[in-house]
Amino acid sequence: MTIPNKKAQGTFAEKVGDYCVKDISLAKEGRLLIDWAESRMPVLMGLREKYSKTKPFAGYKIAGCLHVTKETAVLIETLAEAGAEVYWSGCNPLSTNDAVAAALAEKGIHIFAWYANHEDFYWCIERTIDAKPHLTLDDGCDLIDTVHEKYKELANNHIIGGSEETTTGVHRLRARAAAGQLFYPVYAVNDAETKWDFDNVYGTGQSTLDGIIRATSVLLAGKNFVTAGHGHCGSGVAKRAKAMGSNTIITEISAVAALKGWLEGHEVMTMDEAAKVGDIFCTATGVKDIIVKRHFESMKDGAIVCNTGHYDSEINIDDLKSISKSNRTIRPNCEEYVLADGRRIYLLAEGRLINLAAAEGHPSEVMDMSFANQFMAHLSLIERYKSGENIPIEVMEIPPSQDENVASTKLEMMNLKIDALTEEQIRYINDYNAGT
Ligand code: ARJ
Repeated sequence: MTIPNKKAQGTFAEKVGDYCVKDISLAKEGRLLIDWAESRMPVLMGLREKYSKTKPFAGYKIAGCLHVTKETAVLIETLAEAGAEVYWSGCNPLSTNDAVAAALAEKGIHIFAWYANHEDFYWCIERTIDAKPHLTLDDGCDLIDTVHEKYKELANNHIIGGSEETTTGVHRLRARAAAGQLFYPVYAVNDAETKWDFDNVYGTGQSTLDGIIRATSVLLAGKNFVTAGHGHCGSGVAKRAKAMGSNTIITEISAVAALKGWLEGHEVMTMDEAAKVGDIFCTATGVKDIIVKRHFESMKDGAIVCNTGHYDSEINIDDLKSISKSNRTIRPNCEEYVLADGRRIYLLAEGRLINLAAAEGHPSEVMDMSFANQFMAHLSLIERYKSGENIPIEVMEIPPSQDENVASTKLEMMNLKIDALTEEQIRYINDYNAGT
């Protein structure tokens, strides 16, 4: 099989056997990164130890489409050690770590991913579907969508189930289910408490600022830092920007979320107002066209604009280009646009998620919980399937018992102890007569 795109055939990618990565000689470097992540992901490593013995996935194929990072590598290799044959592609053109991809390829993972893969993005996804997977693991729904639109027979009659990692993907999934267009059951891993309450808040908070700093090296203290969206991700970003000394401003469409932000100490205003005063802008909404032409037109000279939402549609880059007389790359992931009157606006990472494009994504410690949830979701799918259950075709919630399990294992691994209710206390909280 040949790589369709010229760029990919030449310098961008090297195809050896059943994988396609940029440069297999980076494997050693990638292995060091994966070892490092493993040492910080004890919950997932515990699952690996347990299920490498029983191999519940033996004889089954899993296709995944999720950022190829050192943390994802720990998930992939855990699935493989639990018996699965794994096929993988990246879920964003700018988030693959080429060294990690090489290390995975060397280990026998069928991986189709390389950094800056804009042209062959869907080609890579389709190579993982060609393997006829039994399970799919998504971040952003691109794999599920491709299977449903182009491989209907597989979706209807072959695939047992899937999982989805992120808020935006779960939205897409629910829209698909509501339209009667979902053909196999999918776990909404994002909605597990031990995912969104940690990954989305603390993970996004730290890694987004990390990305902004790596792409610009600007001082955050004293800057007006505008976060669009005060959901789980946006609130994490605003919280961390505030901790770094920025004057934090949030924009919202939800009155409740805006009020929460206000009581956290952030200023609340519309984007029309914020555009005039912001020094750094970060979108975290999951909605398109948050920053458009009229906003760019009112921005200060030197304003920095970036996005940490899943898709690159939150900042309207065509609008920015349409009012710019020139642009140039200042440094990796930092593009300068000069407007007609000479004002400069800096767009980071092409408006793609800054934390993965310019930094390394969320730290391993937090991905430990997200990916333990992913592993357990797939374990549940395969066990339910093997037991002969007819799993209803719907978007499924992660059961609270799984959250409890992930959280208590995480605490145990950190040697943290918690209290337990006494019998007397249990009686008390269940007694409707208890009071003054
Ligand atoms: C892999 C990561 C990492 C990382 O869980 C996060 C989420 O919901 C995503 C939206 O696309 C990104 C995903 N994520 C964040 N950091 N996936 N490795 N280090």
